[in-house]
Amino acid sequence: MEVKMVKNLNAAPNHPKMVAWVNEWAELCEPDAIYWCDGTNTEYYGLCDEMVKSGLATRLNSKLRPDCVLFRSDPSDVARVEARTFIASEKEEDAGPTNHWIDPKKLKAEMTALYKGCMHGRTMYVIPFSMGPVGSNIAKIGVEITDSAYVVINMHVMTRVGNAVLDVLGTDGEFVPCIHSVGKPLENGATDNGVWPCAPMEHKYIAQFPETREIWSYGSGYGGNAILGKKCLALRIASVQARDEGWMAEHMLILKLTNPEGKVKYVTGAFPSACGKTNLAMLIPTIPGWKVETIGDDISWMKFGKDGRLYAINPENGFFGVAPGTSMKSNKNAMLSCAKETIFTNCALRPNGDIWWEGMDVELEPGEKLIDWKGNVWEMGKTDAEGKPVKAAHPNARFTARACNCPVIADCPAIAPNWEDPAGVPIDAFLFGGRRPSTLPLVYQALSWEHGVMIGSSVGSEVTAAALDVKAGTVRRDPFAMLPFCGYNMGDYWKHWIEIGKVAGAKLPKIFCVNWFRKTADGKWLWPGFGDNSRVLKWVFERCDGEGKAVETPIGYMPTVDAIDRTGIENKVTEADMKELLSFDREGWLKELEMIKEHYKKFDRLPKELTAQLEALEARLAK
Ligand code: OXD
Ligand code: MN
Repeated sequence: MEVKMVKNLNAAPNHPKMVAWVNEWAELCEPDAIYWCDGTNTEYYGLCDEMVKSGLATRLNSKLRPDCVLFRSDPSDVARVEARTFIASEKEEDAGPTNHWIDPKKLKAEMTALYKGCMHGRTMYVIPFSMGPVGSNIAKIGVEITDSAYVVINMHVMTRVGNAVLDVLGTDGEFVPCIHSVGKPLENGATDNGVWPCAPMEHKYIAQFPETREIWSYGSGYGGNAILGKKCLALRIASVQARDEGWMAEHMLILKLTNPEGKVKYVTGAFPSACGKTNLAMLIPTIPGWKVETIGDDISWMKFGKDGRLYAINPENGFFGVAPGTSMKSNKNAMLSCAKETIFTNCALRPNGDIWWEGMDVELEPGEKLIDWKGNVWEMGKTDAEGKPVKAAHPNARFTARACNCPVIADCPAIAPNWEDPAGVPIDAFLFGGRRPSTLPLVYQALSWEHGVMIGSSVGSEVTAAALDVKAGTVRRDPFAMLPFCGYNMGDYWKHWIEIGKVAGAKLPKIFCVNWFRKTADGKWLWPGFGDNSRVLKWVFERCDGEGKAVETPIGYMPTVDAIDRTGIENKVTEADMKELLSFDREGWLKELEMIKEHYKKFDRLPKELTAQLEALEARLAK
């Protein structure tokens, strides 16, 4: 079948290899038209208008949410699908024990059969994009082919799309080729009829080919499955490139911390999902005179500068944040970022044309009737046939907000003015943390880089028996918060961290473990979290300067009880609470040690340095 039309040809590159690659895919997928994306607002709003007209999107009230649209996905296509995410390396052992491996030849044959004619009745969009400020020597370029206009507008917000990217590529520059289809061909003039297109679960594939640096995605239109610059490129493929080229691609926020004297430190942090990473990146300090500004909320790419320090950029251009639970109280900056020009997905719609979600802290009118994420009428207190509460927004409902809309106003500094510095920002500290109701103190500092790598490798969150069919107290490990995002063998990835520590002349960031989630024996939170986490950041800042009172314990350097500034919250967090938060729990740690040993047994390529660290911890605990 012949492609009928090429649209927006002005935006096509003078890059023969890219054009040939696009034509090859067009021949296979057989779209009705090829459209070259230019990244302009005209393109963005034109596509929004088309999707509103076709019933795929709802325009929100322009007075309450200017230039915002709401999408409702298919109920089967609401999140990343880890079970259908593959690392198709040549050798199975190179994908390692934490990834789903599949033979690349077999997978390509299977997927090619699915791609054959998959874009019938649709337009094939070609999106050249930069991850990172265009032209930065830390940035990378990708090109995504997709048949989803929803993906195009999300890529506009989350990456940098447009002619400047083609200028950097020139006629033969390198790019990561990314293919995406929703997997729902439209035959004989059929339309989506306002229904989110996707394929059944068994036909969904999110595939990374690490050796050839390719991404093939089929069957899902949602988030990280489809917006390929984010998890697929910026983490899975980039982690492999980073290993080979001596840099780091991490699932980390980046924040800028300024003390009352105007001195600045940059901090990155890796936390598993649902641990408040976006909230920390956008924190509003409760200690007077301190300032936190955002550089990024999800991903950090770091390279050594000439001075031996690690410089980080945020490869993204927007925030793809979880909506439920986000409120003016929990994250004012995120709320302000999505006040306009935002794409909402699977949130509820109010009769006034605004969006709503659980935990938004916005009171509904008595008896107010909303449209829930499935398109059904919803009222507060609604239950299903079994009497279970029905949610208005899906728990993984999202906002796609432009980073440039993150406010910079006096009482609420948010995005750092230098967040797009192509040179990156020099990193002073790495934070690792999870949800640990017991054992792990509020904060401690690693004794050395390799000790810090052990801390990162054993990051995890405790799961409760109530939530899952597991023994209470079980810790689900998510090393470096990279479990679903590391594009190669996790043991080799740990080794890469060890090697980074050995780079000649390296001036390495200090490593800290934080735990905002400590509870008392009767289940009450010991630490208020949110803005008060700035008090812990203050100690981190001081430690980076060789200050900040600390004692050496078997698990690392711990703040003395008076080292964390409690000014103004002395009644909320008493000295006794602080003692508990900063106690060294030998019994708990002996159990933790055994759990880490069990965790490490799963890794065939465990670096010897981590075995040595584990033995050293055991010896310190025995003293
Ligand atoms: C995300 C995730 O969406 O980590 O950022 O799952
Ligand atoms: Mn993430």
